[in-house]
Amino acid sequence: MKSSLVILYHREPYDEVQENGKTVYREKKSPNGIVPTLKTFFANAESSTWVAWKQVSSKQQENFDSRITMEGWSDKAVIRRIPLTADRVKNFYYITAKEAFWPILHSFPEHFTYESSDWENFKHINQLFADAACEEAADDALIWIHDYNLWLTPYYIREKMPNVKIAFFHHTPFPAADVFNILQWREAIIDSLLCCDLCGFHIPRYVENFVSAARSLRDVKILEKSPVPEAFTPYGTALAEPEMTTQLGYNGRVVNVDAFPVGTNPRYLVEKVNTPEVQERVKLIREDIGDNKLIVSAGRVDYVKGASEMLLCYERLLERRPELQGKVNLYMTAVKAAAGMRVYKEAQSQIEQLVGKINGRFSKLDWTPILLFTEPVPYNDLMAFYKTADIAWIPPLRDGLNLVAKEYIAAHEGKNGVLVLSEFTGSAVELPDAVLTNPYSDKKMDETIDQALDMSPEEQEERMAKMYEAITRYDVQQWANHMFREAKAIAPSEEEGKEPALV
Ligand code: GDG
Repeated sequence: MKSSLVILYHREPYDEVQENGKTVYREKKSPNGIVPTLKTFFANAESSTWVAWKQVSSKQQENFDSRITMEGWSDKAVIRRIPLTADRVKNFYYITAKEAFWPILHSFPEHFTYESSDWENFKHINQLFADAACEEAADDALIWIHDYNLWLTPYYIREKMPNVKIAFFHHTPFPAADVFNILQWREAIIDSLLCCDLCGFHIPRYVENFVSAARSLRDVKILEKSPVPEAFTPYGTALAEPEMTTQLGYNGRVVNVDAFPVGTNPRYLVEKVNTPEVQERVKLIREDIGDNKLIVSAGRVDYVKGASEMLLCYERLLERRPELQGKVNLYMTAVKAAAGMRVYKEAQSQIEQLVGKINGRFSKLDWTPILLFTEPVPYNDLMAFYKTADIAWIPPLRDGLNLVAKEYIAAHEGKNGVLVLSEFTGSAVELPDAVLTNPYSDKKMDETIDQALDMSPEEQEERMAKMYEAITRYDVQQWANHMFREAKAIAPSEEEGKEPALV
């Protein structure tokens, strides 16, 4: 039976476990993140396929099972695995994606290098994903593709299947045209994205950036534009955009473009922070730090996340306000990257050096200014950090969205706490009641951390209540519903294209 829904997402939705000498594919249980939400659509479709890659050795490749189902799941929900050798994974995921695409997507051209990139390997893997999708999809299926690692799949799918609906969601920022156009493969990427029926981004600015990149390279017409709702136009902030293109015309096709940011699962997060396990950890942390102000910062090691800017600001804070020494604690997760991602080596050693320097300079026998975790912190501990923290400090230089901001708000249920959030994260557009900061400015960073430390409980509650409302109104379920609603609403006649008319 052909699938009515095909999801292309690099992560597999299961854990592979060995039981009594047998391999069992067990559903990943954590209800956090986007995988569980995608899984509900995957499970509820009449018939569906999830395509992901799987690293295998050449020996494993001989008897590789490319189509599997999860334990306890119907065989109408198939997981299609693309077997890749370690070399291909490294070239694709750790090098080409991270050394060439990532810096451009995040507007860091100085980190861009193409000499190491293997474009042929990238094309090959995208073709494998597209072939698998085409083998599984019904003629009128919906194929939902995730992120820039699969930039070329829409093109390869469209070559074979003119009538399927293709939706693509971009999880990173989309940069301004003059930065995007540094990529020498820019035409192929744009041509592919223009094969979609729907191209989704987190915020209107990324949509507009995509539109201007497409129009700089191809004769693309704007068919429709709309004002951006007030809630998503925080005037005066870096990523505000008052108007957004919603439809493009190219090559006799209509490409719908839209902004719908990924949400969290606030109900689950609230339940989680209220479990006895998390509450116990909250108590232990409080016992440990007493009445000190706790600041939390969570994320991966990545030069785009602004960790060095934050640490330098923290050092200045302890210098500027010596009365805070011994009275404030920073808990920081900077989860180290996989060994093959050499691009993050320098960022990691910079963080470790700065933390060492600050701790060395200010520590007292009974107080260490920063607690750094470079291994992933267990989820319950992270929830306890969020819940206990008086302040979440999120200073990325660029970030497509940033889910930590939303998780922190959920953990506080809109009651207290302060979110210091960079204007250069997509989530800042949705959360104007955060203390918005600019990591490129020492002055602004200093002012905003002072503001956060000195904020009254009344102001905290007022801001947090508004932000809690924003994240509960638009959660991860709404995000996925939005995509499916939009994709379903695409009229078949539009697929043949309507006459482009310049706005
Ligand atoms: C990409 C885009 C976009 C962090 N430390 C630990 C830990 N975390 C979890 C957080 C959060 C997740 O990792 C990070 O999510 P982000 O959204 O911040 O960042 P990316 O991984 O860069 O994701 C981003 C996102 O896609 C979605 O579209 O928002 O802009 O770059 O959930 O809680 N989890 C655990 N231990 C840790 O130490 N267990």
